[in-house]
Formats: sequence, C-alpha cells, structure tokens
Amino acid sequence: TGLVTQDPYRHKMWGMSELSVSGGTRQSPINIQWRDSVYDPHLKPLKIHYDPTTCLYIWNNGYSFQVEFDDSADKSVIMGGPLENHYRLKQFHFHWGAINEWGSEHMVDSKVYPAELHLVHWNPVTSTSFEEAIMENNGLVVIGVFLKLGAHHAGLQKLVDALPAVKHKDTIVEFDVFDPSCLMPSCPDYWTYDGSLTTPPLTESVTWIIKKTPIEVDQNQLEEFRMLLFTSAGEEEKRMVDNFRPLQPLMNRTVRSSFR
Ligand code: BO1
Ligand code: ZN
Repeated sequence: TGLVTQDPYRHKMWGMSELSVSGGTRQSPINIQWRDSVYDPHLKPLKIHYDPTTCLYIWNNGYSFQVEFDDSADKSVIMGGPLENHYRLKQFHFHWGAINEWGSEHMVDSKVYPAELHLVHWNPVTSTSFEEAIMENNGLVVIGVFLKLGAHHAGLQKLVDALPAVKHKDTIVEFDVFDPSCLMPSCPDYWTYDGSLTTPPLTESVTWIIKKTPIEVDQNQLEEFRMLLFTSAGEEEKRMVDNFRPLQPLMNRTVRSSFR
C-alpha cells in the first residue's frame, strides 16, 4: 500500500491507477455474491444509538462531502451485529457516479447502485483515537447503505441543502443536530465481511456491514451531489463524480449474512 497517491480521484483513471493494485489480501470494496454468502445464525441485530447533538460540521475534503461527529465520548455508538463491543461514530460520507448507472463501491450480484453511504466508526475499547484505530485489526467498522433512485428522501434533504456551502474542496460549514439513523433502511438485514478502507491509507482494519436494502432518493438529490467540486476555489472546476474505488478481489474471505 506504499504506492497509493494521496489524491485518489484527481486523475480518475481507475483502471491504470495504483489504487487498483494494493497488494493486500482483504481489500474493499467487493462484489457480494448473494448465493456465496453464508447465513450465520449467531449474528445479532445491529443496534444503532446516535445522539443528534454530537453532529459538528460538514466539509468537502476533495474526495467526498463528509459529516463529522464529536467522538470524545460514547454518545453516538453502534453495537451488536458481528461486533464484540461498541464502536463510536466518527463521520459519514458518500460515493456516487456521474450518472445513475453507476456510483456505489460495493455491488450485489454485480448490481451497482447510483450511490453508497458510509458511516465510519472506531473501537474505543482497543484504541484511544480514530487515528490509532486505523492501525488496529478490526479497529474500524463501516456501515454501507446503498442509495437507489425513487422517492424524495426528506432526511437526506437537510444534507443536500447544506451542499452549496461546501461546493469547493476544503470548505467547511457548521452542521448541528443531525441524526444519521434517518438514513438507515428499516430492514435489519445485512452482510458482513473483513475488509479495508477504500481510499488511502487503504488499511485492512475494517469490519464492513453492508445493509441489504437500499434507501430511496430522488433524481434532484443525486444531481445536487454531482454539483460539488473536486477542486478548490480558483482552480479549473472539476465536478465531484465517480468518487468510488473499483472492485477488489474477494480472495480467501467469506461474506456472512444476518438473514436466510
Ligand atoms: S471508507 O469508508 O472506506 N470509504 C474510508 C476511507 C478512508 C477514510 C475513512 C473511511 N480515511 C480516514 C482518514 C483519516 C481521517 C478519517 C476520519 O478518515 O485516513 O485521516 O481522520 O475522517
Ligand atoms: Zn467511503
């Protein structure tokens, strides 16, 4: 993983990029083959307890827009599911395409969605900070939620309304009191597997939890994502689209499902 660039989407020649080849054995994202996933009756329901007041701000970091949370205490946490202890929410962000035909990082039976939400958590039992947890085996948990085209999503709209203020790279605005559980599908079913971060440092420290059921968003909401820019103010404008990593080989891994 020493060869990756720090600005993964700048050139967007994914097929040729060093990002396609990391040399690891548990890289993400993957294509989840439904029939190859193994039902695990020991997998408990995932429990999500987010405190809306821990939401701090939203920023354009040059590869996505990201909403950051106060993770100095156990206020917004997940537990249960495949997890042995609770994990703290640090941030969430999205990946999306230039058009509706692609954009998600994970796929299910080679089906790609127009976008994918990632809720990023770290283990406060084995680490004292997110940066430390990045280096720990299973120090991180990312929940992935697919977005599909359909009805307007009222919860997402609060985010969409904030996007014009963070159009350029490295812009940041306050974003108080938001409960990201409004972005979770009501169906409890998920797949879980051991993987990695999908942007540098691509660390193999992530327990992935991929929700089976997508949430619906409307065309206008996706178009607002696509109005964001990879570039800073004053640079030649480049739309923030296709900010996903290509599929990685499953190698010697099993994807477990919480459902049969
Ligand atoms: S993802 O969910 O696999 N797409 C993913 C990819 C990269 C990060 C997080 C999630 N990177 C890390 C950075 C840290 C930063 C942290 C929290 O995100 O490496 O420097 O503090 O925002
Ligand atoms: Zn992500």
